[in-house]
Amino acid sequence: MTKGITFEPVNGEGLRIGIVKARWNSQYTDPIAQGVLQALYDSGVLAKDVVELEVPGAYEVMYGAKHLIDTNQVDAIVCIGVLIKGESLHFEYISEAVSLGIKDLNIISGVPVVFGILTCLNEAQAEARSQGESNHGYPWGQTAIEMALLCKS
Ligand code: DLZ
Repeated sequence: MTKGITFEPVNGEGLRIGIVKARWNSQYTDPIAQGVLQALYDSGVLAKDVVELEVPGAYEVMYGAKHLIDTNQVDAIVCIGVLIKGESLHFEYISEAVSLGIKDLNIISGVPVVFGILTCLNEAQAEARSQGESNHGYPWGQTAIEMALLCKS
């Protein structure tokens, strides 16, 4: 169950949804992607209308999303990545770049791009947000459908 937000039931049939997933920390990004898929299917999105793309790390999800937009393959996208803070400043640079990059895609492209990026201080935080009832993928999938419908309205 997601804290603080509810979603109205919607019909996602006919919507084309992209999932761009980073392979870094795949023990977390894989179940999150499953959560996104479950939400899409529960709302009627057809398997043939889901485009899944893998990229190496969170830094690359922006390029993957832009590719799907430029090739007109989707009506909305969920970018999935898990950044875990280490000892260097890498985490800060990548987190900020991905956050701003996804914001730019939303504003410039007109295609909704969901910020499915976990920025965690440790593995426990990533674990807690990617598994079972608290898997953030499900509400991110619902968000993509809602925004795709808004875009088409
Ligand atoms: C290099 C790097 C590091 C240190 N940590 C992560 C991480 O926690 N999560 C993630 O998705 N990617 C990480 N990366 C890889 C970068 O996202 C990117 O793939 C490389 O810097 C190459 O552009």
